[in-house]
Amino acid sequence: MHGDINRELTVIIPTLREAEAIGDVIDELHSYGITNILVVDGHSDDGTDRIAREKGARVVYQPGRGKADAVRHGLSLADTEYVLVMDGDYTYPARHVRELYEKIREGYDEVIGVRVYGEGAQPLVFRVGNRLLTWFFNLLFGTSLGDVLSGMYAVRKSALTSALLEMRGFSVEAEIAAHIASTSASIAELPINYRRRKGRKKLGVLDGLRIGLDMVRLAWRYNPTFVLFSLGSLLLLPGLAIGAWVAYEYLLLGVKHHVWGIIAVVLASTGFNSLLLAIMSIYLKHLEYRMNRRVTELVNLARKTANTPNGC
Ligand SMILES: Nc1nc2c(ncn2[C@@H]2O[C@H](COP(=O)(O)OP(=O)(O)OP(=O)(O)O)[C@@H](O)[C@H]2O)c(=O)[nH]1
Ligand SMILES: [Mg+2]
Repeated sequence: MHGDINRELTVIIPTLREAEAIGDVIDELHSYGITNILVVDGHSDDGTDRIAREKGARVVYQPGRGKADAVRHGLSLADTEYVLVMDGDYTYPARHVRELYEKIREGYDEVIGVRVYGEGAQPLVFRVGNRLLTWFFNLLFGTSLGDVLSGMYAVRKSALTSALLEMRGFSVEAEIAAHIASTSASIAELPINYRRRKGRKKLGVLDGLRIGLDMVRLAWRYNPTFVLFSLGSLLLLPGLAIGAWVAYEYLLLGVKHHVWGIIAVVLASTGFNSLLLAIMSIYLKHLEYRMNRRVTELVNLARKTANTPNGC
């Protein structure tokens, strides 16, 4: 069964100085019959807003700064059941919009487009950075996602009602995925092609570090035991170092350091216990994610069966 994509889905495009690309992005969307387009502009000074308006998109201006602020503003204005966020730089082919829409209508809360890079589409350092950050996210949230920072994803709006959405800059994707991974775990992925951007890049290497730090902050919100015990496990290092020194002094020089010996044992055993608990909390997160995901799949299956005539 096909729904009316323009009645059910708003395409949100955050833009900052994308005059070279935004016209082509909107034209391409139109060529696939997608017309419910909301451009959230960051007060670009290169005519991005004018071009988008001339091409027939609805254009609004973000109240604050940064991509996250623009996405949040777009989410607050969209009055459809689903939204799809994509960059305004021509990197994401419009043909994937409908694929993501069809997938999310199967009952998921989020569908992420996993980037398959075209030749020269993304410098190696950014590809490696993306990989590392996705790996870090998976570790913190017990997920096994392929591309958590993809700029093209569809979301069921109601899945975000209890989300805080307070991240800045380029961390909004991680925040949305963190919220859904920790609540319903109803995330699906689809491979999408990624092209070389038109116009200039906004994201720098420093932003990668910022996203990493923001992930730790998100983990503190959604998986605090892991962060706490990971910090605790750092005590293991000074504990082992002092212990080695005490042992060296005693065994080779015959000098006894009783107080330092006790300090070493306390630090090392506290650190070791924290490390075990940190590993345990990751394992529990994995379990929680897998169970939530399985439950969602079963609920969707039950819904589908109920909607099928004769129940089969
Ligand atoms: N409204 C708004 N949009 C922004 C801001 N910063 C970036 N964007 C838009 O967010 C999208 C993602 O930014 P990009 O520079 O493409 O970052 P990226 O996708 O990680 O990097 P590329 O691989 O070069 O495309 C683009 O459409 C930008 O125009 C901002 O401060 N405000
Ligand atoms: Mg981009």
